[in-house]
Amino acid sequence: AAGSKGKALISVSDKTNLDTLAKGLADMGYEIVSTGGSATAIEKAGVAVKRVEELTGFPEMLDGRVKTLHPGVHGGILARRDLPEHMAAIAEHSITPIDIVIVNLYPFRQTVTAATKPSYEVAVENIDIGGPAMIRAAAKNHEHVTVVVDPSDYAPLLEQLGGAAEDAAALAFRKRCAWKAFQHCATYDSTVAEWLWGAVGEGPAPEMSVPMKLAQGLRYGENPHQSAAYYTDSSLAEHGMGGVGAAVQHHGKEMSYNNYLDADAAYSAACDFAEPTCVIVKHTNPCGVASKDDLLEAYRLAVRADPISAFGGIVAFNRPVDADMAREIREFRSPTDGETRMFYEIVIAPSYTTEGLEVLKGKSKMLRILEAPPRAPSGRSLRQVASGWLQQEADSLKPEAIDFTCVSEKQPTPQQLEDLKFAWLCVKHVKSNAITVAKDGKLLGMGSGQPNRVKSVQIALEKAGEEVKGSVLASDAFFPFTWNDSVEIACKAGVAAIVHPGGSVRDADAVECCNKYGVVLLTTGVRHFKH
Ligand code: 93A
Repeated sequence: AAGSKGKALISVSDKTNLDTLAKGLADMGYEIVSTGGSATAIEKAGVAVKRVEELTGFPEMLDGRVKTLHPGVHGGILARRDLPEHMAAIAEHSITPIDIVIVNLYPFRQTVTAATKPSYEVAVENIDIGGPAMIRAAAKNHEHVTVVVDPSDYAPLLEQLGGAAEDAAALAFRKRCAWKAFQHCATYDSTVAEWLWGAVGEGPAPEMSVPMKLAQGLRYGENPHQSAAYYTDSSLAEHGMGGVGAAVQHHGKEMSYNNYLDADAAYSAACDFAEPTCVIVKHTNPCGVASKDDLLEAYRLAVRADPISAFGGIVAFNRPVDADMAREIREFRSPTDGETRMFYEIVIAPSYTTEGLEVLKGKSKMLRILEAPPRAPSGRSLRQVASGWLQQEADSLKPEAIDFTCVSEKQPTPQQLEDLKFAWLCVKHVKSNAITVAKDGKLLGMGSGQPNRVKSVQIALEKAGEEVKGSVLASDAFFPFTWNDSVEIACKAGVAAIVHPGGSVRDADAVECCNKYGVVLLTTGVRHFKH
């Protein structure tokens, strides 16, 4: 019968799944009490509901600023059921206990980040006061009260209430809900504080809120002895970051910690290119990159660039994957022995044709197939340093915005200029010291992460092998030395054109050397460190 189980208070801005929730609670025998808009929606769903005014004996006032801020509500939530004095005190004032509190707050973040910027007054009115008060009260009294702040928890709630769970399991559930509730309020208040700072303060906000949400517990971190988890950050999603964080996994084993890192590196690189492009990544570094008019051709070139490294790598595309491509990925045999089928950890692309997806699923049960909105390098990036965080704007420089200036006597051919820009875009995604060697829209070799730039040059040239003749080379930062060093070594090896940021005190040496060997030299004035 109605109310036989107790009382549930519902006050929600986000009305998602409200009808199912209200029906579920009413069917179980809970009496439902609710605020204005929520009560109307529940009535519409055909479920009996009491208005909160009946509990408080007070009408909503001050344009809704005071709706639930009343002992009739808070006494009912906060009373300790195990203390007879508490129960007597509320009874004396005809207050009845509230057992379940379902609240989600005025959508403050959505309001202040909306495309049509709200007025200051509208933003202020969207600061929820009564909601957090109820959430915090219920979370504090989790020993007796269940609090839910997220519509995705309605189903688990109904399941929990409906099941014959042991007391210990029920208490554990309420504790978890309480933890989530306080986290929700903390994030909410940080958002308000950050917005207010933006309106009154100068410079960056002293406190930064990261609205993180646990998305997935991971089996382990970089190594099996490290526990790990994946969190999503709604503020990044609002920046349209897309990418792995917003991906749908169609197939394959669960994503691991390293998978997230590598897939993000691969997809960020692929999405940076305008032409149809395939990027193959190993340990966050691209080992195969090719841009061609035809994506299939790009894939073939990217794998052949370094099949040994590509084995077990992550393959990213910036165009849809169709059945022909999927077959190529499925059947491709390692050019090293012509036998072994290539094994990949992940394929990631903006979309798949229906047939393409089916074919790819047939490659292996393990292959993770991800479909992700394009990854835009925007917003901020965070990295942990001991007990603090480093924050920076993402490196979103595109070649279109860069001034490639020729500083050598020899001028680049149109093809060389294109290759230099391609090599430059590749070098942006390689760990410093980064060197890339490329030709005809294909990465031939790269040197990454060496503390000595000459070593990176040597590794990249060695990787390019015979193909180095007539190729181009890019360096993520300027060459500190030239003679018997990076520049001369590249010139002697047969590189036809070089691009670097410039800005070294020995820049003139690099120009002189390139002129001596008849090599083209370009400067960009910007660098692409990636540490
Ligand atoms: O303006 S408030 O801060 N004052 C209150 O007393 C109050 N009580 C609930 N906002 C208040 N709420 C919020 O109203 C809830 O957090 C919820 O977001 C919203 C639900 O209103 P309605 O049921 O009228 O749609």
